[in-house]
Amino acid sequence: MKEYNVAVVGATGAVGNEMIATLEHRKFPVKKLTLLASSRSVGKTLEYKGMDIDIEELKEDSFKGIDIGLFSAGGSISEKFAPIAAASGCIVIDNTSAWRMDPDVPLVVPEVNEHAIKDYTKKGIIANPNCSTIQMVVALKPLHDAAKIKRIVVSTYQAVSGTGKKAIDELEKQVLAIYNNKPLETKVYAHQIAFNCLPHIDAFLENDYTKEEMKMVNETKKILEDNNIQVTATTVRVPVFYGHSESVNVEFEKDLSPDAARKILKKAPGVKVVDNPSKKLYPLAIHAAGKDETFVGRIRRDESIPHGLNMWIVADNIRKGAALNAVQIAEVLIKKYL
Ligand code: NAP
Ligand code: 12T
Repeated sequence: MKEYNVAVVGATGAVGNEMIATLEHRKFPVKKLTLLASSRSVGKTLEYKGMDIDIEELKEDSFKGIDIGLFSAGGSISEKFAPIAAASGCIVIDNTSAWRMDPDVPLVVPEVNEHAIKDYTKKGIIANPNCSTIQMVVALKPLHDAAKIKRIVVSTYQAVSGTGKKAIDELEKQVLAIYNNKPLETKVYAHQIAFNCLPHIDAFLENDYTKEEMKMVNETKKILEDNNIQVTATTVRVPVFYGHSESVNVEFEKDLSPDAARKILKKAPGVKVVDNPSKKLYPLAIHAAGKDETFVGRIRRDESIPHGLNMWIVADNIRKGAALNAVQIAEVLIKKYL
């Protein structure tokens, strides 16, 4: 089998770490793995297949001879370095929001719109959607195919790991400070996150939505290739380490019973239905953490409208929400296009 030179940009981060583990678990055909981060990380190593690999500083000439670059070092890094990488022949799979809405950049969830990958040739960049969008469209695409979605109202309950390593540390430190009756520090978020919920993810925009909310609105339409779908979102940070949960209300054109929806979702790629209320079974973040699937439950009629369903969708935001989805894109890329 052909092997590829792969670079992970942002290798020391929460997503980068998972990217390295995912390449190993899924036996991605790596010839050489290059790990890139900031100058702060030079001198450190990370393990891949039992080997210690040196972290190198990300520079303009880092991409010579690299076939595939998996980027998760922040939007400004991707804005600058994705075109530099692409110009040297490296295909970029970008985890940041920098390129997602560029019309010449495919925005891909393989279970939903794998075919869009073909447009990687336009800029040499493929975008990975936002974590909250990915799990929602994995569950909604098969229902959209069956009954056509008119409108989505989503509220999220997002884990701190979505913000990166510093936020995981902040929640842990705040919980310990409260437990030990010590003063608590708030650096990453605008307010205390321990024992709290913050209706504020990413920056506020002119329309009073947050960027995270508008990512869900715009990315969902692009991935489902349907600008007529109406989407409104409220994104909330909760004191959970791993796993985003979502309350999703969907209005369809046609009738779709909860049983029919469950039947469709049981066969859907990447989905696991966990929906047995009488046995207290429904998706939970603590169960989704460390798993690949998108879990769906609490499927029931929205009795306030003719063709509506409510559901609860949970996935590991670092796996399906980031690293796994990116590596799945790379797998399709090498299998079908390279
Ligand atoms: P993180 O834990 O804070 O890690 C950030 C990574 O970026 C580290 O490896 C860091 O290296 C590197 N980095 C920072 N500044 C750099 C620079 N100037 N040059 C080179 N590398 C630099 O964050 P994370 O959670 O892994 O997230 C990283 C990015 O991925 C986020 O900004 C976000 O855009 C994206 N993301 C996407 C999703 C998604 O929904 N698909 C989910 C989460 C995150 P050092 O260790 O050397 O500082
Ligand atoms: N601010 O990929 O804080 O656009 O959870 C993902 C996660 C941005 C992104 C977060 C964010 C993204 C977060």
